[in-house]
Amino acid sequence: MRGGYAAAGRAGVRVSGPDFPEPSGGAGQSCSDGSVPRQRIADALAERTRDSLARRRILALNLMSSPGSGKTTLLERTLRELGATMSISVIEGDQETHLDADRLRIAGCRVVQINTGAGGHLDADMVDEGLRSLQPAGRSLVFIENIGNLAAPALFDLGEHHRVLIASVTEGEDKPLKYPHVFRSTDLVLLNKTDLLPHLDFDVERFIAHAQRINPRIRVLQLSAKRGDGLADWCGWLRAHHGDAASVSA
Ligand SMILES: Nc1nc2c(ncn2[C@@H]2O[C@H](COP(=O)(O)OP(=O)(O)OP(=O)(O)O)[C@@H](O)[C@H]2O)c(=O)[nH]1
Ligand SMILES: [Mg+2]
Repeated sequence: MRGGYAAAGRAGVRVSGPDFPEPSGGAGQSCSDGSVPRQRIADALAERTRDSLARRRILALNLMSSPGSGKTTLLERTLRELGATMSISVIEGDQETHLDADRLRIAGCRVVQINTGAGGHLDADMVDEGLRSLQPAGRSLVFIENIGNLAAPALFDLGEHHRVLIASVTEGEDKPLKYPHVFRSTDLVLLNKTDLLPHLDFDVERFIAHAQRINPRIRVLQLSAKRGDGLADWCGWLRAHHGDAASVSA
């Protein structure tokens, strides 16, 4: 169900993490193939990644949102809640900088940084490269923090098992209607920054109605990654899905 769209060029993409030195700039790969064969190759790679992770009982989640909705804050908080009982690692996507990867390392997490340069999304190739560097443990949880962007990331299958969309109450209730592709492709929406609701005229019920109009199967959990409200529901969702992944027969 995921992907099926032409991949963008990878000029300027850099990967750095446990097995990679700091980027010296522009170690990108370039593809000169036409977009249709490249798309098929990317979809096949994403499928292989998903299967290979599932065989090792690893659950992979693709976190998507607008810039600044709270992906990294949520990861820091999740590490605090679950890090003692679950092995968690992160593939961190950003156009530039190691800022988020540094935050997550401080939180005690194994993390590999992928810088996409001008690219506005991760793709299956980058995630495959990231996983080879990260070497996540069997039965672990791998988060993929995608580039902050509600458009392009929806179109690329990374080999994840579920997509989780973080929307924040500062973005307005109309986002499901304006960016339907990402809401349609998502299993779960986390409505973040609810601690700010008293200062805004954001209508939560209206947002949920819009999201369900676009995707009737969508589930919306409200939380504040900063304050911790709603964290129990999110961690419950993670435990349940991680448990399912861990108990799948080979
Ligand atoms: N009030 C409030 N602020 C939050 C919450 N979650 C995150 N923030 C703030 O929102 C800003 C962006 O948070 P990040 O976690 O860096 O967001 P992000 O989605 O990872 O951002 P990019 O990686 O740049 O796309 C920071 O100033 C956070 O402190 C929340 O629940 N409530
Ligand atoms: Mg971030």
